[in-house]
Amino acid sequence: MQDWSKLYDAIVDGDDKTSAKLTKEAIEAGEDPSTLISETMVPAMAEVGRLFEIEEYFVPELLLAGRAMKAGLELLRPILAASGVEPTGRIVIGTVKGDLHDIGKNLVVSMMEGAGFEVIDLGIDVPPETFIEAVRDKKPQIVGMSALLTVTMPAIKTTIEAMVAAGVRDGVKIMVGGAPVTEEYAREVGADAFGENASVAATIAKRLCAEAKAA
Ligand code: HCB
Repeated sequence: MQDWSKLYDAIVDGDDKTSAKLTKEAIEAGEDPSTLISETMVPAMAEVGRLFEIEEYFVPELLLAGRAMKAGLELLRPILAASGVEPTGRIVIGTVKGDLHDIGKNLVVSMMEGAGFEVIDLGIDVPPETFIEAVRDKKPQIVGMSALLTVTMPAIKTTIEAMVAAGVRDGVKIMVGGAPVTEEYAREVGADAFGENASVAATIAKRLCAEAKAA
C-alpha cells in the first residue's frame, strides 16, 4: 500500500474535503478499501480519541473528524458492497438509545454489505421498540447493536430484555459491539456474539447466519 498519511492527517485535522479528495485518489490508485480503512482511517480516529482524552481536542474537533471520516467512507462504501456475491442473509443494526456515535456502526454496515448481507440500518439513538418493530417487519437473521458510551451500554441490555418480553428474541442472533463493549459484557447481557471490529463482525455474522438458517 502507498503512503496515505495525508489522508490520516486530513481525518485528524477534520478536513472533509481533503479526506474525500485523497480517498478518491486512493481508489483510483487501486488501493484495497478494507486495508485503507483498517490501516489509515481507523487509526486516525483512534488518534482523535487520544487527543480528546488529553484535552487537546474537544467536541467540535470530534465532530469535524467524524465528518472527515464519513466523507471518505461514503466513497468506499459502494466499492465494498460491490465485492459481495450471493446475499448471505439479512441484518438489522443500530446504535442504541441515547447514543449518537455511528462511525463504527457505519463501518460494520459497509463490511456487512461487502460480505453480501442485506443491511437495514436503523441509525442512531434507536429505542428498543424500533429494534422490535424491525425484527417483526424485516425478519432478519441477525440484530446488531452498537454503543460507544459507558452510560449507553446498559441500553443494550434493556433492548435485549425488551426483545425477550416482546417474544422476538428467540428468532434472531444478537451481535453487539462498540469501544466499551467486551466479550464478557456480551455474554452477561445475553447476546450471541461480540464484534471486536467491523471485519470480525462480518465473519461472525456469516457464521451466525448459517447457524440461524440451520436451526
Ligand atoms: Co464521543 N466519546 N462523545 N463523539 N467520541 C468517545 C466514544 C470517548 C471514548 C472519548 C473519550 O473520552 N476518550 C467518550 C466516551 C467515554 C465513555 O463513555 N467511557 C466520548 C464522549 C464522552 C462523548 C460525549 C459525551 C462528549 C460530550 O458531549 N461531552 C458525546 C456523547 C454524545 C452521545 O452519543 N449522546 C460525544 C459525541 C461525539 C461526537 C458526536 C462529537 C462524535 C461522533 C460522530 C459520529 O459518530 N458520527 C464522537 C466521536 C467521533 C468519538 C471518538 C473520538 C471516536 C469514535 C469512533 O468513531 N471510533 C471516541 C473516541 C474513541 O472511541 N477512542 C469518542 C472509530 C470507530 C471505527 O470505532 O469502536 O466505534 P468503534 O467501532 C468499531 C468496533 O467497536 C466495532 O466495529 C467498528 C469498526 O471496526 N463495532 C461493532 C461497533 N459497533 C458494532 C456493532 C456490532 O454489532 C459489531 C461490531
